[in-house]
Amino acid sequence: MNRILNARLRGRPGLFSIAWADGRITAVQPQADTLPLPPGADDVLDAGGHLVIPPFVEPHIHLDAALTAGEPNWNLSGTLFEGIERWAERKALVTPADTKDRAHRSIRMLAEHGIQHVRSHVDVTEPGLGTLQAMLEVREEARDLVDLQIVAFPQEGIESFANGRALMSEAVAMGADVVGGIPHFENTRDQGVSSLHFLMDLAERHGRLVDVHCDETDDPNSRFLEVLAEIARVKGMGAQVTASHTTAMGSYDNAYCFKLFRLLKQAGLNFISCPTESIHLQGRFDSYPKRRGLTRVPELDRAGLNVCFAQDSIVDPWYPLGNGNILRILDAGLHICHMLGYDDLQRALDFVTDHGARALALGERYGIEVGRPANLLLLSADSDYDLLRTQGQALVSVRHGRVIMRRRVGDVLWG
Ligand code: 17E
Ligand code: FE2
Repeated sequence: MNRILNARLRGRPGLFSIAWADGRITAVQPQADTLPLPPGADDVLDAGGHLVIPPFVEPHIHLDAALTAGEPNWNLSGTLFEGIERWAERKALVTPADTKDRAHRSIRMLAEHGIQHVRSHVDVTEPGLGTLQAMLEVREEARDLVDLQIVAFPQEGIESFANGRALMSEAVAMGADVVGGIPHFENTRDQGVSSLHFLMDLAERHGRLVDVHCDETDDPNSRFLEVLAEIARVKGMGAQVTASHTTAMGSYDNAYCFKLFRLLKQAGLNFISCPTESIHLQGRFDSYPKRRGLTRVPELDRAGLNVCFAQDSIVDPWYPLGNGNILRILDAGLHICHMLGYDDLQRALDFVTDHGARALALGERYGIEVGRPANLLLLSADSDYDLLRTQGQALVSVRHGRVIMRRRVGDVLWG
């Protein structure tokens, strides 16, 4: 295939034809009318007036832990902390072959739903870093399906885990794309702060992106986001830095948030919310009223900050469900965040496409424009609103100019 006719593009009126050659887009042309499919042309796809968009982005997932729920024990309390304990038990049994098998199966689930750009955290609180090595190999082996960014993620802490700093430095030397952190899990507040200085210096020295699990708790006193934002502001690194989760912001009072948002805007960092994961893991120490345990997604968005949605887990010690479909996360996120207003519905796909691409700093590797990679999706609806309303899907996924996935949607048979 080398051309799509009768495509609708987001934010642009009318119909378009899109052509590509050698894996790159060569033309995006407006059509005056609907065009007929040339007879016998099996290299042309008729979009039928449906949306054609760049691929979905999964900006935050843990592929190294995917498909391990219940092995050996289930997380019965549903808390983040029991998840970390259960994962430590499974981690003791992990082998590189087991990691690669589960990661590849999970990547297929993502690709099946039109995702072609993925950022995966990989636990580096593991002497020997065998899992990281396995995931760096997966990054190359999975290139036909996805672009994969690997985060050096210190699940059990940088300062509170033996040799935590050395493991982080080694992970970057081995080729991790992104430097991670978990300041709210360090033993003390001081350790949380020093871990942020350490990881931001490490990223700056090696020219890496940053993505910190930050304040993933309902504790309103967990205030590491202000520290991360201030370091990013001073270093001028905001565009390269992402704060994931920041669920404590759902528990901060408005007076503190008013002051905090001024800094966040100056720093210009990115935010990732994992709404299904957070509604499941947070609120666990409440009775009623029970907090939703999410960051302030609409407020961050209205303040001009870049926010996107992510899955976080597929069947792991933190979350027992998930099938790779990011549209399920978008649907849940819009509900939980009170974002079903008309204006939000018109542009809902921003949160799983362009915003994710910006957090991953994809730049000119992303988007339907001449000269960019021929990576695109045909969707089953003609607008964001209709895709959500109909629980639509990606029907065709084109990567580097090649069809990698086609979905046949079943017919309804009445009576
Ligand atoms: N690890 C963590 O600290 N938080 C999470 N939500 C997951 C892993 C999935
Ligand atoms: Fe996470």
